[in-house]
Amino acid sequence: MSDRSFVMIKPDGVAAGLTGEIISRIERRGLVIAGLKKLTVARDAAETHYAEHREKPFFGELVEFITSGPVVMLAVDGHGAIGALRTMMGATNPLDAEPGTVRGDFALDVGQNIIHGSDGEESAARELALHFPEL
Ligand code: D4T
Repeated sequence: MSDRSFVMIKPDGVAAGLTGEIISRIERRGLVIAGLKKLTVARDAAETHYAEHREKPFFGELVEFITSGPVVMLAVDGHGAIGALRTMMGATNPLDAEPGTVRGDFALDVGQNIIHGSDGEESAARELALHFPEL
């Protein structure tokens, strides 16, 4: 199975200078960068991206955080890309993430967990249409 996922290096990951490290891990795994851009996410796009969390108590902070500085967005292709990337990212709460994963190596706080990756085919399609309509 070959598929495409959406990955976002969040403002904390970009600010920490982890862009190259993360892209390098993705490429060394054998996945292919099909799209790449650096931008500050607009509030509208952030709210649409996190629409499933609209009713959660952390929604406001989540949108504030994700719009707080530049992010790097990637479209990533490869065999089983969606699942492979989720495994490489580690658990959502970095305290539960295994060493060797991005969150397990570089994060401590669930509110600032360095990276986002689509969690399934449906979210990948939705997120790619939202952030990479040109692809
Ligand atoms: P994202 O979407 O950022 O890749 O994270 P996950 O897919 O791993 O996790 P998620 O959708 O459950 O959470 C989205 C986002 O919200 C932040 N968050 C989450 C938070 O600030 N407090 C919380 O209690 C939870 C559960 C972290 C990721």
